[in-house]
Amino acid sequence: MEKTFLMVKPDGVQRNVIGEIVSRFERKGFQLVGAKLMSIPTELAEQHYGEHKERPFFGELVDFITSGPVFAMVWQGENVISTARQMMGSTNPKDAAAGTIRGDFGLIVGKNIIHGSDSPESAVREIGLFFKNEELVEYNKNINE
Ligand code: 3AN
Repeated sequence: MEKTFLMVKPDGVQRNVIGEIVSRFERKGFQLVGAKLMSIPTELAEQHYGEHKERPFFGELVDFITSGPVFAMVWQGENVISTARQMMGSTNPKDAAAGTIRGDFGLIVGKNIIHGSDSPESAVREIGLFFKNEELVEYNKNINE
């Protein structure tokens, strides 16, 4: 079953939209297989955003993601990686369609509410960075079947 790593960023946690975001993925039919509210150590933030190391906003990105608690999640389901990205909307909230998470709750690119893995490789890498195997559950019955 395809899995993805999703994370409500510090701005989303402060805006009290964890429940709303979890609810959207639940209603869509995806299954939550792991979740935790946590503060991200700087080292983990740098690993997570490793691919952006050379970009001018890397420092800002790390400072922001470590600025307050985040809600880290693993979700599973059919095409969850790309469907979750669609539900999140464009990276820059000003371009994100109404009805998407960033379109509905975000204003600026530096604070865009949610992170989601962008490929199967990133999903495996990011799930491994944030969760131990024993922190993820297995369901006997898939509600989508
Ligand atoms: P996405 O999160 O949609 O995959 P990426 O991978 O291009 O987008 O960017 C990673 C993160 O870097 C974004 N979530 C966003 O918060 C931040 N970011 C992207 N572009 C900018 C920018 N021009 N200025 C500040 N932060 C940015």
